[in-house]
Amino acid sequence: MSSGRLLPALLAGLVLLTSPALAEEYVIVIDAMKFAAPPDGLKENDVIVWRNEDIFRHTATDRGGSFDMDLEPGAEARLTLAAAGTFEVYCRYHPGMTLDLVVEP
Ligand SMILES: [Cu+2]
Repeated sequence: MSSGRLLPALLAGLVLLTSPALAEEYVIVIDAMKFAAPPDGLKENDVIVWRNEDIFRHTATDRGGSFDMDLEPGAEARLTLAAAGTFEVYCRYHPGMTLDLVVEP
């Protein structure tokens, strides 16, 4: 590698090392009156796309009140996980529908 190319390569490496981890995006499908299993390894700032493929309206509601996604049949909505923690999610219309989201810092 010539010295003319070394510096840009070093700078690119530096940017990679100092960038925060890229947020991941995960889809959680709601269908047949159930939430699909939550993904493993969720981190703060990751995004959940809630996708309602059921014929009924559902919500993805945090018992602690930090989010409440209301989804018509066929709708989807994005949720950025702004904080770490364990979130007990349920559907306001069908309280038997539950899901625990574990978000690591
Ligand atoms: Cu529901």
